[in-house]
Amino acid sequence: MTIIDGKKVADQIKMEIGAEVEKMVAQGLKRPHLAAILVGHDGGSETYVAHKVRACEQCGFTSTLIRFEDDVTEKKLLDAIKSLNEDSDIDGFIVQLPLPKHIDEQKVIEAIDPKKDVDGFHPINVGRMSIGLPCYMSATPAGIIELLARYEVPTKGRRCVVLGRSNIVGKPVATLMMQKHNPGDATVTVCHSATKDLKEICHEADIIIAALGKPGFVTADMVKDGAAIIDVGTTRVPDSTKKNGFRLSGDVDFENVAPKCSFITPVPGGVGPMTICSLMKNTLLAAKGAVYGK
Ligand code: L34
Repeated sequence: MTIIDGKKVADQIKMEIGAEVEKMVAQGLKRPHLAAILVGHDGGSETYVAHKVRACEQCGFTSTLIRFEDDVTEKKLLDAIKSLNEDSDIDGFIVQLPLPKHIDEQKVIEAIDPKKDVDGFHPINVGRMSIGLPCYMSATPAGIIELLARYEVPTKGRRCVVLGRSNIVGKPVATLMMQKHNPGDATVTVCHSATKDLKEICHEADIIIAALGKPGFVTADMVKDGAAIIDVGTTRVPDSTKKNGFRLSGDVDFENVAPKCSFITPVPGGVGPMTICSLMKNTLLAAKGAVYGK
């Protein structure tokens, strides 16, 4: 059994990006510039955005963090997006999700210029990705594919079960896993809250990608011997023994599932760091005009 070290891979890739940025700067080009909009004070979002700012430093990027309180109006947020769309110094930007309920998330996503949508959430990027055109790939699915590639997890002709059908993970990762590409070329089944016989379906899988946000959902009896398991869940579970009062829990019962697997990603230290690393990759592509031109 191999534990996939997402943190190590992410650190390696950030070093590679950093070296490329220093070359760009030596040639007189400007540093890539990523902006992030953070609304409110959700604990998870605060942590993830802080990690993104830190990753920018590691990659030699300039970063700008724009904060709004929970009660910001949709109009004000859309105005900020418009300014970033028009600001020629900004190569790419993200609006950290989730947003407060009074704001229409889809409207916000569609207000972002697809050329600066380094999250890859705009329908233009999602559509281009789904038919294999150059685009910004959404960060978590791209990070998962990178891990499968670096660890040479066999995917061609294999059965892959994706648990969850969200727009930011389940749907795009299912799309990538079925593409005629390596990693990919898998036979993909997507399971969700209305799926019948979910345990039996999982038991057939050579690869399980769990992205439903239910701690410990994937148990050992659902996993075939030798399967590869990718755990996307990062739920904060109250834990009084921890200094900060919680621990991070994946969607997989790691302790009991790991001994049966060929490969497994841990939480933390698996997919999470790769999500951030993919965002850095997209920002570098944006700065180079590699997807949509300058
Ligand atoms: N706009 N919203 C936008 N873009 C994104 O790409 C995200 N996502 C998801 C939530 N909302 C978003 C993230 O950034 C999830 N996500 C994310 C990013 C990083 C990590 C987890 C989720 C991460 O770094 N996880 C660490 C542990 C972090 C901790 O200590 O809490 C890990 O090792 O898994």
